[in-house]
Amino acid sequence: MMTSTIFGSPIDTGAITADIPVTKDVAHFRVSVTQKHTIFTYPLDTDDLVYGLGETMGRVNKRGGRYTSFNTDTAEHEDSNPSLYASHNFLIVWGKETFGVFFDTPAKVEFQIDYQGSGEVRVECHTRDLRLYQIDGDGPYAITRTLLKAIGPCYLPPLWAFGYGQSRFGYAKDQDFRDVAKGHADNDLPLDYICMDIDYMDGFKDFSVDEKDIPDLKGLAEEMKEQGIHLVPIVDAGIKVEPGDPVYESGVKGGHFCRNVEGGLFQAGVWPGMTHFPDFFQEKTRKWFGSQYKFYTDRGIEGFWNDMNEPAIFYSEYTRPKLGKWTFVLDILFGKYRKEKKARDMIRDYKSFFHNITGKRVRHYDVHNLFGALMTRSTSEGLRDLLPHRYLLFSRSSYIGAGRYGGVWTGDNTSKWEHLMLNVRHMPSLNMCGFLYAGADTGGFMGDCDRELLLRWLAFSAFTPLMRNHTGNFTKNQEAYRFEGQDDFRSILSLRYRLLPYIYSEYMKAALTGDMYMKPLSFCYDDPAVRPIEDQLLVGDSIMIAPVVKQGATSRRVYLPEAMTQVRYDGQDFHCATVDKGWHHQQTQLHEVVLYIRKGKLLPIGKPITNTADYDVEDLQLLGDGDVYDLYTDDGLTRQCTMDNVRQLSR
Ligand code: MIG
Repeated sequence: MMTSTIFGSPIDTGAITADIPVTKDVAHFRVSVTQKHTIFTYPLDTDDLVYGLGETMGRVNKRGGRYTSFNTDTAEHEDSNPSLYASHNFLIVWGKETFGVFFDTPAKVEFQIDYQGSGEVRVECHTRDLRLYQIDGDGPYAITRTLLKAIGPCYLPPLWAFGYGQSRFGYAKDQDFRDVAKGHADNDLPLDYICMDIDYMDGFKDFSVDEKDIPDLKGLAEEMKEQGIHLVPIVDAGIKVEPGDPVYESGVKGGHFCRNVEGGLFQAGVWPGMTHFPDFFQEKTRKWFGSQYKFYTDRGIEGFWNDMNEPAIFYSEYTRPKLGKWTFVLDILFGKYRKEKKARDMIRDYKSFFHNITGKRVRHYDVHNLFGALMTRSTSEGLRDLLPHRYLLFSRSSYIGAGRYGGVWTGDNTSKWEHLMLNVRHMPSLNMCGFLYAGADTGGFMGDCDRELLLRWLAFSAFTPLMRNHTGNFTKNQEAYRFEGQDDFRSILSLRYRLLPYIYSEYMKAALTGDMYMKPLSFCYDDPAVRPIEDQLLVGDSIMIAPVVKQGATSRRVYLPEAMTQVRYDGQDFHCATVDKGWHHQQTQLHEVVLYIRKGKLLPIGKPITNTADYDVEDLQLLGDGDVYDLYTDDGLTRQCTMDNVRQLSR
């Protein structure tokens, strides 16, 4: 049961597409409305668990933390940092009373959840206009599924987007992409796509290519495709201010850019220098921006990542009127100075530009958290018109509902073990908020990744729908083929491709039926022992994983809520054994992956392939003690995706 209550006159965020009845009464919470804020409080019972909030720091159980929905470009993925790139204002309280609640507002929202032992959930919305959704249901899993149905059908990527991707901030020349493809091919390592970071652009301008470095993008895309590899360029939110440039000119002419306090066009310094931000709140602008992707689709490109769409601002005409571009350099040199000043500048900048929302002038600050989601929508709808089939799209910033249009990656993490664990925690939380196609920068973005961390991270990413190795521009080489002992990398990467029939099927079924792809154990097992467990996950309907997330460990403790079939993959074979309910020691060498098949379930295994072009669902091996498995079969590209595409396999 889902109901809603309307406070003030909120804008339609587009998060929920279902028709949800409106009532005057708010259950569970005490509500107080101040001059500018709406505050909700709920007293927690000592044993209540609190889930949700998607891409935030902290644990899967959000108790004890403080989190702020205010989309921020930040590389500090530390528990002390209340805001990352996204706003997913959905919570589930599970205990004495059990319910879900979604605070639907694009304004800033602060959550304190038994913070410093307060014993209550306190949610402060920095607005008097919002729509509150409340969900009752039989436990957190049922509640989540009600939310996912109300959001609407999840984004469907093409099959190749489930392959392995390689990325790096710094690839610039056409030869760089050829080298990456060759590095994988020469070492027999699988690969399906290579991301192009901002250096492919001409002066960091969207919808352009640096013809000095990449004289023939179309030819390069074709050449790559012959090897089964898709090029996936990055697109940033801002359009460079450059009179004479056709994208800039058509944006100005069409009235597509956000305005400043004086009514002129707002300027913000980002990678290209001064840029204008498209006003994604205008339908005509979403159409205009989305149609610009024709630049790429004309060149045979079918996958994209949208970046800097919080939106990130380095400096602006208000905060750095005189120094301009140089302040950015100074900021980097004097990092400390930057931090506090930057936070203040950021707020000031967000308060100094405006959107046109159905004829009303609205301050960006008040609708900030929706900007990235609307960029994703714009891109997705544009690509829908430009391409006859499915496309890859993932974004850095998001809001609930954007999961209908594309996936997300979790931004600038660091090559450290804590961030592998953060990746494990983010996945179920993101799934609860409707983001099924998700993943982190495998190996880590900031800092240098060593061989052990990369192998363990790959062994976890092998289960996340988005599996992309990405790193920053001044870090050590992080491509799998750069490391010693290629056998181990081949072993882990080959597992991903042998699991593709399962990963693809489970993703498609979950996306089409409003289900989750990755779940906490507590969502499916009514066993108090699983409630605190956050380093084991259910992946799809058949399996449980227990990734190794500690440096130097070759074993870990694992809890089985029921007897399961343990499967050990060593790069060649799948070794099965039955393991009883309870705690066990799981040995896992660096080249191995261990997973568990649930009672009465089956796991289909494909042949070892190195590219999704060779994907084949004939003669699948079936592991586990179940009777039937529902395999999702289509061509991996069609938009005609229904549950009719399910084929039953039986032993
Ligand atoms: O200011 O495009 O999160 O993945 O490599 C940094 C360069 C801009 C941030 C993204 C990262 C990307 C980088 N971008």
